[in-house]
Amino acid sequence: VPFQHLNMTEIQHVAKWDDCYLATEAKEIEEMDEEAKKKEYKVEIVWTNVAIQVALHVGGIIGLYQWIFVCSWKTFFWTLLMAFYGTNSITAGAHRLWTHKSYKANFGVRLFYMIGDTIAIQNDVIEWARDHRCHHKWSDSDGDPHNIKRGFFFAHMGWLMVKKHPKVKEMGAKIDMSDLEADPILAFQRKHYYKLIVLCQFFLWVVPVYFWNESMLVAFYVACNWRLVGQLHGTWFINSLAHTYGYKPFDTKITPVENYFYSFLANGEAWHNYHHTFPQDYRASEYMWKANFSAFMIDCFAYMGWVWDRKTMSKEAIERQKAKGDQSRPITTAAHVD
Ligand code: ST9
Ligand code: ZN
Ligand code: ZN
Repeated sequence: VPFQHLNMTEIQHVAKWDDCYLATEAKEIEEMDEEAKKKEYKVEIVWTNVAIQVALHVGGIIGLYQWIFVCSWKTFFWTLLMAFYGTNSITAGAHRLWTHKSYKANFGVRLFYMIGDTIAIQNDVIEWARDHRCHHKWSDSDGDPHNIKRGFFFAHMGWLMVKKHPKVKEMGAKIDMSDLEADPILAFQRKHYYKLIVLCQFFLWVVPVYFWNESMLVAFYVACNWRLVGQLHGTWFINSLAHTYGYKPFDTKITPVENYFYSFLANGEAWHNYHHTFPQDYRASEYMWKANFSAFMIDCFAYMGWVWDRKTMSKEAIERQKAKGDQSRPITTAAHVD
C-alpha cells in the first residue's frame, strides 16, 4: 500500500491544511486573547465530577496496591493488556484516525478501536474528536478545552471538573463533525454509550473472575478501577506534560513539546511539537516507529490491507519547518532524514 505523500509546498509557519479542519486559527486566537484580557471569567466547578474523580482515585489507589501486591499474575497482565488496548484505541483510533483523518480503516479495524475507546472511557469518540479538533484549531486560547495557559492542573484534569469556557462552545460550534457522525460505528457508540461502557467494564471484570478465579473485589479494583485511573493519567499527561517540558524542534511559538521518554509510554503521542505542527501525519512524528507503538500497529494493519491512505509529511517540508524550531534537531539534507 503506497504512502500518500501530500503536497506540502504551502506549509509555512501557520500551515494550511487540506481536508482536516485543523489549521491553527492564529487570528482568532489573537482576538480571544485580547478579549480575555478585558473580560474577567469566573470558573464554575461541577461538584458531581469532583466527587466522581475523588471516588475513582481512592479506588484507583486500592487497585494499584492490589495490582502490585495482591492479584494473580494473570490479572496483572490482563490489566496491562486491556490498558494497552484502550490507550492504543485512543491514540490510533480516536486521535489519529477519527480526529485527524490521517489514514483510512476498514469496518473491522474501526470496530476494534471503538470497543477499545469504550474501554478507555474518555467520552464517546465524536465528543472526544470535537474537543480535540478545538484543541488544535484554537490551541492555547480560551477556545481550547484544555488550554495550558490556564495551568498544568487545568490542562491535565481540571478541565473535566468545571464548566467549559463559553468560547469552547462558541468556537467549537463551527467545527464540522458530519464526517464522524456519518460513521455508523460512531453513531452507534454515541447512542448506546453508557450501556456499552457497562458492558465493556463487565467484560474486563468477569474474565479474571471466571477464568482464573480472581476475587471479585480484586478484579474490580485492579482491572476496572486502577486500569482506568492509570490510563486516564497517561492520556492527560499529553495535555499537561507534553505542553510544558521538552524540546520544540518545529515551532518555538507554540506550547507543545517533544519528549522521548514520555512518547515511549504514551504509544508515540509525545512527539507533540511535531504533531501540532503537522497534525495530519498518521505517525504523529517524523520518525517511523521510534517510541511509537501506534504507528507500528497502524503499519501492521496496513500490511494486512486493513488500513490505507496513510498521510505523511514530505521530508522537505519537515526539514524546512525546522528553521522555525529550537534547533534541538539539526537540519539535515532531506536524503539523510529517517
Ligand atoms: C477524558 C478525555 O479523559 C481526555 C482527552 C485527552 C485528549 C488528549 C489528546 C492527546 C492525544 C492523545 C494521546 C493519548 C495518549 C495515551 C497514553 C496512554 C499511556 N465544541 O460538555 P458539556 C457544547 S474524558 C462545540 O456538558 P459543560 C455542546 O452544545 C474522561 N460545542 O459542557 C454540548 O452539548 P452536546 C471521562 C461544545 O456543561 C454542550 O456544550 N469523562 C463543545 O460546560 C454541553 O457540553 C468525563 O469525565 C465543543 N468542544 O460541562 C466527562 N463542548 O454535547 C467530563 C461542549 O449535546 N465531562 N459543547 O452537543 C463533563 O462532565 C462536562 O463535559 C464538563 C463540562 C463538566 C467538563
Ligand atoms: Zn496538544
Ligand atoms: Zn491531535
